[in-house]
Amino acid sequence: MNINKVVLIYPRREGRIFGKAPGSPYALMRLASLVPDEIPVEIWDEDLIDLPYDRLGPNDLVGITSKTLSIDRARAIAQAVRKRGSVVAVGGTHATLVPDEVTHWADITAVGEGYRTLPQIIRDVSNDTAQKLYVDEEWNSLAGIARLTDRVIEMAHEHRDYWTPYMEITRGCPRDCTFCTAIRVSGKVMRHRPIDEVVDEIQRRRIRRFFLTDDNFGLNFRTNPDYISNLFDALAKLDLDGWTAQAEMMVGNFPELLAQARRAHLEKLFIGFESINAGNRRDLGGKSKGNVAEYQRTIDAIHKQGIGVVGLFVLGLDGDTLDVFEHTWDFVRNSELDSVSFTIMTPYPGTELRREYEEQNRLLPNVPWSKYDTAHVVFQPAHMSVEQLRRGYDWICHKAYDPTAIAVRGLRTLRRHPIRQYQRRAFSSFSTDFGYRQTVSYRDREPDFRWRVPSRLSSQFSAK
Ligand code: B12
Ligand code: SF4
Repeated sequence: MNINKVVLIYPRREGRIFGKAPGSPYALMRLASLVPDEIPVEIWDEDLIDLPYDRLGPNDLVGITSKTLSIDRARAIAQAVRKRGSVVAVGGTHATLVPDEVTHWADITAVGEGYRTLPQIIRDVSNDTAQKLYVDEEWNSLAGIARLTDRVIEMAHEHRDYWTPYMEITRGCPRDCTFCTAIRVSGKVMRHRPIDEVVDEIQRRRIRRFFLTDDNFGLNFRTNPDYISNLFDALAKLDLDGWTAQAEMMVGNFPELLAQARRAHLEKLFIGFESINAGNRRDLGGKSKGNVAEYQRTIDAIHKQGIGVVGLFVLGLDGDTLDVFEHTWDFVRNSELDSVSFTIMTPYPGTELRREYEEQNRLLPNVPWSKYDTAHVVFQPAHMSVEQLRRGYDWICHKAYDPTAIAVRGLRTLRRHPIRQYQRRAFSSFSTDFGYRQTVSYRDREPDFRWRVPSRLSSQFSAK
């Protein structure tokens, strides 16, 4: 068939917050840039609009991106799209993790990266030779791949419609944490985009701040210091307000690169401390050991270079007992972290962790994929009940995301900057915690969720 247009859809989750969607549909922007110029392309972000299905017809190709928690919504969208006669292709995390599930209801399922499969899908649909399944797990070089086109940059309206622009500089992670789904999509080979392409993209998008989608950007401090150093030199020359990246603790051992990163406008590092409990060492792939003195040294080393630290913690690991909530909170309170995120351990499909839980018969029955949002308990914890893990998580989130707690951390962060920068830094000093508060507050819609957990409940989680 002659493709009339390609439409790429991001299924709804957050909606608008103060008029804008939280983050730009970056994966779809990169994919849209692969559509040949002669075929019109559109991005429909359901966080911004009600999907205009009546604009679809039999000659349209519709691509939907999927995470596990949004797969049911993706399926509903696919059904509505197919009623209009359009061809539906589904890719992204969930399609990669459980393709067999998706092939039942999508015309085309794309596993792994879409950088090479989407152009192939477009060619095959045009020639009426489309396959049911496309796989790209070769983890090819990122050089010259899916450079954002000007038509996509104009169409996305990032400045008008989104709070946070996203950006990819590296992709993949050689570690193999048993719970990680990211490496199934991005691969275990660390790959780097050419620095001139990164700079060109930032300039053409006219973005002054961005959040790196890279899963373990910090690992490059040890494995690819020359690339990182050259990247920082290039970014230092740009007029940026600030950017953020994910890293593991060992970045604290590289003060010179951190200082260079600060000059390159790096504002915050999201560090996966994961657990304050040394008993969880096995589950954490060797990158975190529950050694809180080392955590504190890392935070201090990063702060010393003027960079903020967002601490990421997972609750409900097999070594966790009831005192983990209070111990974690004690650490967070005293640590001078700038922001903090707590997630409940979630056995995503396709992971080693899920296979273990399945073997041990610990997955809770009949839990819909929409609850796989890291704020729900979907398995039987080893040393506490499901209810205790749920309440412990609510308790610590209540403590951490109470407006006063957010204000204390935000003001502390702000004070790390010179007074003349306060206005510029005000948004980013508070926004991360507010974002996490928002994530937890989805639970608010559920009848059994109490955001304001009575403080006397805290005794249940006390170590004393
Ligand atoms: C950036 C990011 C976010 C951003 C999303 C911003 C946005 N608007 O897109 C924010 C911070 C909002 C976010 C939130 C959440 N996220 Co998130 N996020 C990521 C992250 C770090 C990068 C994704 C990304 O943009 N990569 C860059 C783009 C270019 O690559 P890509 O997305 O992999 O897409 C490629 C392929 O998948 C494929 N592809 C994708 N879609 C399609 C569609 C078609 C048709 C085709 C052919 C191909 C294709 O082609 C692309 C190019 O190769 C990933 C980790 C990871 N590496 O995947 C986690 C990840 C996707 N997130 C995850 C989770 C759990 C969440 C949250 C639930 C966390 C939370 N507790 O709130 C929420 C859910 C929000 C939601 N709306 O669904 C999990 C998903 C697990 C799962 N099984 O679904 C991941 C994998 C991280 C992890 N913990 O393992 N996230
Ligand atoms: S370090 Fe992070 S990205 Fe790498 S395998 Fe572990 S969880 Fe996944």
